[in-house]
Amino acid sequence: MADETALRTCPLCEATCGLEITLRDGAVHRIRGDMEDPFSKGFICPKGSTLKQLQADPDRITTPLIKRDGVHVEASWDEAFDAIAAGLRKHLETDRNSVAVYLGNPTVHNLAAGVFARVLVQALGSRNIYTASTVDQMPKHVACGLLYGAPSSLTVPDLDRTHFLLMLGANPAASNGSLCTAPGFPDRLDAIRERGGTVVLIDPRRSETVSHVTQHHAIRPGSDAFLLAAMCNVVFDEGLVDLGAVESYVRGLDEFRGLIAPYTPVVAERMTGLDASTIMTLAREFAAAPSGAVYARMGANTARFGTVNAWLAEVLTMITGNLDTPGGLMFATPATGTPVGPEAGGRGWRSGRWHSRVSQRREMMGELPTVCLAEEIMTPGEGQIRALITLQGNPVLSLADATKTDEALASLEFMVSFDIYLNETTRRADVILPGCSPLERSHYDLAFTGLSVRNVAKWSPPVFQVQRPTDDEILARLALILSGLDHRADPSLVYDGALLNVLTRAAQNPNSPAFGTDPLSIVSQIIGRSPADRVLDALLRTGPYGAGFGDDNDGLSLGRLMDTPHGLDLGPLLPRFPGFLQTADGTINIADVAFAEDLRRLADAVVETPTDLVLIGRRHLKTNNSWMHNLEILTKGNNRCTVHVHPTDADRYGVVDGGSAKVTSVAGEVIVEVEVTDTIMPGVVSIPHGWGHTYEGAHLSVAQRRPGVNVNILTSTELADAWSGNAALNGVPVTLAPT
Ligand SMILES: Nc1nc2c(c(=O)[nH]1)N[C@H]1C(S)=C(S)[C@@H](COP(=O)(O)OP(=O)(O)OC[C@H]3O[C@@H](n4cnc5c(=O)[nH]c(N)nc54)[C@H](O)[C@@H]3O)O[C@H]1N2
Ligand SMILES: Nc1nc2c(c(=O)[nH]1)N[C@H]1C(S)=C(S)[C@@H](COP(=O)(O)OP(=O)(O)OC[C@H]3O[C@@H](n4cnc5c(=O)[nH]c(N)nc54)[C@H](O)[C@@H]3O)O[C@H]1N2
Ligand code: SF4
Ligand SMILES: [Mo]
Repeated sequence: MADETALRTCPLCEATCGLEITLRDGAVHRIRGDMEDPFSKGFICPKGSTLKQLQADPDRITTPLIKRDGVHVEASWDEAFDAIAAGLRKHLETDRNSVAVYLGNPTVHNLAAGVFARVLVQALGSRNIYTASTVDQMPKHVACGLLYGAPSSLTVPDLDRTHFLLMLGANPAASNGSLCTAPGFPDRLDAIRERGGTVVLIDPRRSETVSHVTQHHAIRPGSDAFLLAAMCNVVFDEGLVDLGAVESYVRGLDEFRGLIAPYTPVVAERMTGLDASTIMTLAREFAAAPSGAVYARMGANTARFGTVNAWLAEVLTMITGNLDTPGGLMFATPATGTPVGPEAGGRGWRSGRWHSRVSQRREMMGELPTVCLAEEIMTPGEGQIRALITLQGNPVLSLADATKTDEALASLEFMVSFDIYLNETTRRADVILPGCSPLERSHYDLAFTGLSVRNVAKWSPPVFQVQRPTDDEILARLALILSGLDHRADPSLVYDGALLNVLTRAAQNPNSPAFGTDPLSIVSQIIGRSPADRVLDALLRTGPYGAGFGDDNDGLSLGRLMDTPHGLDLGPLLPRFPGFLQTADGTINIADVAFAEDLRRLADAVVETPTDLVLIGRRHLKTNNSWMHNLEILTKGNNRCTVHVHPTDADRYGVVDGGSAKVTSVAGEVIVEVEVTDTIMPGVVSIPHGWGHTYEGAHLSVAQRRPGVNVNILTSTELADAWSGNAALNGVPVTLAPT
């Protein structure tokens, strides 16, 4: 049989690289970068080609598993769904809040989940919804929600046009970028410097990204807010404020100036470890640059002052004239987004519609912070979580305080997981529903097209068709059960509901090309082989570039994307204000009371005694959070799950390179191999996350041979960003001892 070629987008990280997959004899033969993908232009990292090994991994589950007498055994789909219906029934009938859902990171890389997970969550109607967002980027949602009115529309650094990129807590040379979709991110950093621009990296580690930047400054973990506030102060004090394109919308400048006034460069020097003079120069140069963007990511979000960091990153960009303008922080115009009109003004963002039962943490975007999950399971009383549904998530390795999380999962009355592995988390599940592999489903990036540095659209068909329920069907049947219906009912109930929902909203939106249409009469024009693809077609047709219905035109639809298999470039980012400004009064209040309150905690931090040693994380190019260590090709070689220790700390604590050390925090302790390196600043140690494949009952034959340690045994649910409840995974106080 002749070789065949399939094109698709890599769904593993946020970079969305185009892949060219060669198929031979019905199996993947080779995977390379797609040179004709208009966005990634052939770029691919070492993980992209491992979709071949993932597809062939004998440990990947393809048959439902049910736990019988403590052991997972294969079952039929009907048996599995029957067991789920039986396991959830009592809880659904008595208290819907007693059933929780945890949505993991790969749900945002899965079109079916993007379309149907929300339906499932709505069908459940529980307050106990948790996602990986609160071990990741919730502070950024909060900042954008409060400033611009829509927490899911995030600003993106305009990487390809900026003259000055200030990066805090990001390591794109390993991560390939986050909340900034830019395939070949390091090359794009090099291009900034090649066109005479500046890239500054603020990171306690001299990370892999350092070779792509103009300057690197080490910073004490958790102190970014002091640096950013001090830079804002310099901009005010030296008369450099220029609001540029957003001048007529911004309010609260004087209050803001008053709020940050105490955090001068001198205070920042003491807190961050950067010289006051360096901070002042940075501020001046950033303000003077023709354009500039502050990009504060993971290290600055998963910190005790995550929300303040995220807010100050926006404001520093704004007061230097760089918001919503080329080269600054901009908003994408995703093809599946809701079209907006020319006028500012929306409903604003409401959060805190409910609070967690035990710690009274606020709801944001329909979810509660994951630092509450274990205590909500373990604390008796009305509303206690007794059953959990995990969708593509591995909380035992990913959430703060792993020991507590695992104990909590063990104490549940019922748990069901939608996953592709029997791993550290799913071993606790009573039923595991095997999802499709990335090559077994169609793909479109609903999330990342909204975070891209160019507007793009690309759809890929499945490379392999499964002979078992697809992700669409699995999620729909779960939604049927949660709606109180028989799982054998026609899943079209769920599919049609989601489709009509999109069409109805569009018909009511005067800015949509489908405004005024009758949803029931146009539904016949929707195409797509799978239910999720049909919803995608509806979103594309009714979106900002949409073809609408009826006359032939150049607008977007699924059919148009089928004709452009390498993907479609829709151009550079465009200014979106005022239409995109969705605060209730159409202004941007940079001194919102939420931020003002949080700044008081920053004041307290100034008088705290600095901790002797703190822990941060790190990523490696050949990892993907917790779940790709079962692929030999990515894990072979030296042990990567080591603790990085600066030589002076190694001497101080008596640990040696290649030896092992006990690392202890308030939450727990781990024993881990030591790597002495001056790439990390003194007073800081680093251990990567996603390791610790030691839990009995999991079946990961490759990963278990090189298990590493679970760093989240050390992180604590007590350490969190106050406003967003996001876990502070970085800056954890620890001690070190030789073993
Ligand atoms: N200490 C520390 N902890 C961290 C971080 C850190 O930097 N430091 N990073 C945090 C961040 S940013 C994130 S996003 C979270 C991630 O947290 P999670 O989303 O909870 O964890 P993942 O490791 O992404 O696990 C994904 C799960 O989905 C399954 N899966 C993968 N692909 C598929 C698929 O195609 N279909 C199905 N059905 N299942 C699939 C995997 O087997 C695995 O069980 O971890 C967080 N935890
Ligand atoms: N190879 C690979 N790629 C991935 C992932 C993966 O696991 N592996 N995960 C994906 C996911 S889910 C995400 S969210 C993204 C994350 O991608 P990024 O946002 O780039 O995050 P990291 O790569 O963890 O880099 C965070 C950096 O912050 C630094 N840091 C720690 N604490 C602080 C601090 O207090 N202040 C400052 N300024 N810096 C600090 C760390 O030293 C580290 O270099 O990566 C994605 N891409
Ligand atoms: S950078 Fe991300 S999207 Fe690109 S090939 Fe690697 S894992 Fe896939
Ligand atoms: Mo993440």
